[in-house]
Amino acid sequence: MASRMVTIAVIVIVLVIGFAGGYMYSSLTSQPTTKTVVFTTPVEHRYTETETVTLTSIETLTTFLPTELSVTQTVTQTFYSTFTKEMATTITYTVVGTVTKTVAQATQIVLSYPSKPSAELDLNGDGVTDLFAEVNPWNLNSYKGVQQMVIDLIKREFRTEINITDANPRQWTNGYPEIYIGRKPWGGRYANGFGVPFPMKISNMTPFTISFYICVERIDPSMPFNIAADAWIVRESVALKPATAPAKGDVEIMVWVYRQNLSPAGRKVGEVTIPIVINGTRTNATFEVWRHDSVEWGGWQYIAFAPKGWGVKCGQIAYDPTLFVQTAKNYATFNITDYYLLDWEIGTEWGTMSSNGAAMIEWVIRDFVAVPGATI
Ligand SMILES: [Ca+2]
Repeated sequence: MASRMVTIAVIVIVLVIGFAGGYMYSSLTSQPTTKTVVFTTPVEHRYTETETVTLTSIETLTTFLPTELSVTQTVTQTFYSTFTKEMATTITYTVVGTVTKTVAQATQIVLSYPSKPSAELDLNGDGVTDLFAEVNPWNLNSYKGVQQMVIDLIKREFRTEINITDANPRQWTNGYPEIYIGRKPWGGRYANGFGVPFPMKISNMTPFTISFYICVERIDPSMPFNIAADAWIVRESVALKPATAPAKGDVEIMVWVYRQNLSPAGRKVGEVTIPIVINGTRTNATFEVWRHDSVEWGGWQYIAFAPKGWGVKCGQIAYDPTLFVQTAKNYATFNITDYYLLDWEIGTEWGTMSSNGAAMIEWVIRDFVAVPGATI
């Protein structure tokens, strides 16, 4: 009985409020709506998303049915409409790709003076430099013509062509196109990929052997020319400080295997016999020893071994350079025991003094190797 009275009281209160707000009211919990969301992200893959959301109402309708001031009936109806969501998505991709182009490694390098006069070569691709190659017209100010070296990386062939006129100045030696291992005193880095451990202290030097094929295919017979190795034996202060020029107190040595219209600088100071391999045959070859105590172009001492009664213009050559260095010790005018051997260079000195300012040569070097620890 009490609960019935409470119920009636609540209904009356609701009725009063209902009359105050109107006979009938409804509430909308959600209005139909359209929502547009746009995303833009500043990354490589941009997209635009448009989302359309349609919501229908959830509507409650309460109807009061009064009967002449007395409540007899109340009907409450709730209508749940279906919630629907429609999404229209448009994605626009902007593809920013990275194109990787695979280029076959060049098999040929052309050195040309003056545009590209030298190269640092890693012949076996292990990341360690094996050789330097240079056109190197170190004593030539001007000329007309071509100086180039074509390097075939597959055949490991170095083909040099010098064809010039109007050389200025005319010199017995204008240039020295070459390949070399180790480091020249002026250079900053070593090419030690063959394993010969430059710089080598003379007192602690281990043998090594170099081998190469060289052939002079064309040459102006009137020009000064040689096929020769060049190497630097320098004081510790020069050896251990890369890019230091040699000077008085240092030594340059050369080992010639062919000569034309050319003699070494200085004067002849002796003869020696040193074994070398020529075309596969070990030969006790006789060399004249020439020395220039102090060269005018730098002050260092120059010692050259020049072939006496023989020469190789075209053929396979192999020898142990340390045999020549040990011999040079006996001819230097000061003690070089504590000096360092920095490199071993193979090239050809050429000049224009006897050829009216002109030079024409073409030669090829193939199959250069240096073998540490080996002698002949
Ligand atoms: Ca290498």
